[in-house]
Amino acid sequence: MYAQMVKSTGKGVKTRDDMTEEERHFQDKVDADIKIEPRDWMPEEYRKTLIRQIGQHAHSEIVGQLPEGNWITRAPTLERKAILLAKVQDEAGHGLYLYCAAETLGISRDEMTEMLLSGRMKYSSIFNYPTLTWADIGAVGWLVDGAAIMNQVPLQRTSYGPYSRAMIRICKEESFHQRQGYDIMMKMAQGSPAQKRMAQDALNRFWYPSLMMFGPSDKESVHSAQSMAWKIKINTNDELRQKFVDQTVPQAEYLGLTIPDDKLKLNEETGHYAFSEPDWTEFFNVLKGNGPCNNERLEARQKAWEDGQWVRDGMLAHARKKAARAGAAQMAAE
Ligand code: BYC
Repeated sequence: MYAQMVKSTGKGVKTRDDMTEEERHFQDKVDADIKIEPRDWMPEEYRKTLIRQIGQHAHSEIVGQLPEGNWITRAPTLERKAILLAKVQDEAGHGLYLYCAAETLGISRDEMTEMLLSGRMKYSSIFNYPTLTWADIGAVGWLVDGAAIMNQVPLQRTSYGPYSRAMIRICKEESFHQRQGYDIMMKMAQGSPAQKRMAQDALNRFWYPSLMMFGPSDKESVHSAQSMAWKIKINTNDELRQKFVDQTVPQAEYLGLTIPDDKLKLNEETGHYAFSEPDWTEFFNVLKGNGPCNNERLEARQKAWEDGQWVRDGMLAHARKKAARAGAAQMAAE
């Protein structure tokens, strides 16, 4: 199993001989598909990796509301408005399930938010791209939620219990999101020539950023080997990217739209498409904070955090008062 992982990701993981007794016992549980629960012993690196990945995932759900929320008041019909509103609310819910899952690892939501705002935690690169037209909302649902599902379905089997259970709920909602996006694309692609051009333009702009969502190529991936040995990740980044391309190309053909890639070609023998890699320089630049919307997204999160300060203060004051009253009542009773 380890040899296979080293081969597929190009990076090694601790061998059994290098493990402590506790680590071996932990690895045996993971290999036997026994879920790890919050009170179970776990290697410190496993805990940290989960906090990084679940926290990043939670932040992505919350930041991901911004490009779509931007279109709620401009959705073309009342029905589209109601659907988009429900979808954006779902994303808030996903963020909350995921923050709760991360909190079981001993970090608070406040700490994770502060880490995001100070640049010590990330969110998905995709949300640093703008949604310029209504067709972009279709493309986000179809491609971005489509890529998210491809990544998240295997995560339902991830080794950490609370994360795996959160993913089961999230995946149910994501497939509705993807369909609503595809439905928007279908209407646009079958609409007037101008609407079809808009749909094609949205596909052109969102195609490569969607491929980037799966993370760097397996050769560049820092965490894959260890995360797969611990079954935090079930597939490599490139495996999921390939599955996404294979699934999405026929969907684009059905819409009568063209994937912006001259090298796209079906290999009849393997059933897989050959495709062009995204521009990885652009990807790493976006990660460094230099994407088109990085500043705008973080400013929006910063403002929301500051605007919510009075609520957090009020809740804390109430909790303290309640605790003081309970303490006084107990002393009086003694
Ligand atoms: N964006 O070693 P690697 C949604 C970072 S929300 C930013 O392969 P890993 C939705 C990575 O963190 C969907 N950073 O990492 C919401 C690492 O840097 P650090 C969000 C990325 O973790 C609203 C470095 O690159 N989904 O669907 O093994 C509306 C090396 O990468 C990205 C999740 O978060 C990226 N795309 O694999 C609509 C899924 N990719 O941390 C939709 C859960 C890589 O060492 N996460 N990096 O500084 C995962 O499955 C994994 O974390 C990833 C990356 C596959 C993303």
